[in-house]
Amino acid sequence: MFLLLLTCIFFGLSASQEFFFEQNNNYPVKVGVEISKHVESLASLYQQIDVYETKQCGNMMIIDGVIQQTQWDNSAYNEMITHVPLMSHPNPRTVLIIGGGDGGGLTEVLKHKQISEVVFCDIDADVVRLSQIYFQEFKAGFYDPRVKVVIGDGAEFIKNFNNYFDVIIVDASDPQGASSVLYSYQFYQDLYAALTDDGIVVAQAESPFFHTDLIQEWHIRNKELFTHAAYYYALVPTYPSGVIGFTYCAKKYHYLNALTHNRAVPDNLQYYTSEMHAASFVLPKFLKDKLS
Ligand code: SPD
Repeated sequence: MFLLLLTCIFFGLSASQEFFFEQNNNYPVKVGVEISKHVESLASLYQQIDVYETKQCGNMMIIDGVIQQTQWDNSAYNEMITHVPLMSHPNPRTVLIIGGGDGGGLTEVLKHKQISEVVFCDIDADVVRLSQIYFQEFKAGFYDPRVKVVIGDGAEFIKNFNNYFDVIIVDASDPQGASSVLYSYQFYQDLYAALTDDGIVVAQAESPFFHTDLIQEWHIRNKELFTHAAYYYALVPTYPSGVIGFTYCAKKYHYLNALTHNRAVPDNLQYYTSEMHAASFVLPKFLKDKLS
């Protein structure tokens, strides 16, 4: 009788558990996030957008089957894609964010009080709209007087600027579909032109474990175009392999510049510290060899 009861409890619990796994990839290991409710499913003009309530990670946004962020662990990504370039620059005033329609990166950028203008350009109005419902902690950023919101194609929009932005953040989804142009050589030439003479651009650059060849390709391109080109990473448990990287490209300032000036790190951060800034560029041997 006791055994029967245990079996019923075990199968009852198993049957009620449902996990989300990213689709359409060949990763040798997959991360499952336990979900409780599918709250949005929408085919926008550009991509399939889904939002889930999860059991332990808060709300989670999915684009074309790929996890974009959860409320639980987004701080690592959003802080590292923004504070690393912003702290490496001695006096950033003008910032452009391409992608990042959820507003997480935007919220972090606005923590730097000396920034006077943030232009935010995402192609998909539905991502921006749904994020303001399901990630309300990032909503205020869209209404900050320093922010100009543009719904449009970042690869076209960037062509309007020359020698203008101190920092550009490319918070793109993975290099398929709507985002693939944001990884092209032409786009990087346009980014270079849009930056000031001492500008810095940082971009989402995939998993060191699963995308080593791509990262090498991007690194070769970046070294050709910029004075400083490097790769760094952050730990994000819900992303494939639990880690995601970023490319750092700068016309003038090495990333360790962040440690030599006296600007204060913004308050209330969860992940970024000066120590983490420096440590995040220390690469595992297999990647260091690949990029050297
Ligand atoms: N493979 C995951 C790529 C996620 C890129 N964008 C995340 C947006 C968080 N602000």
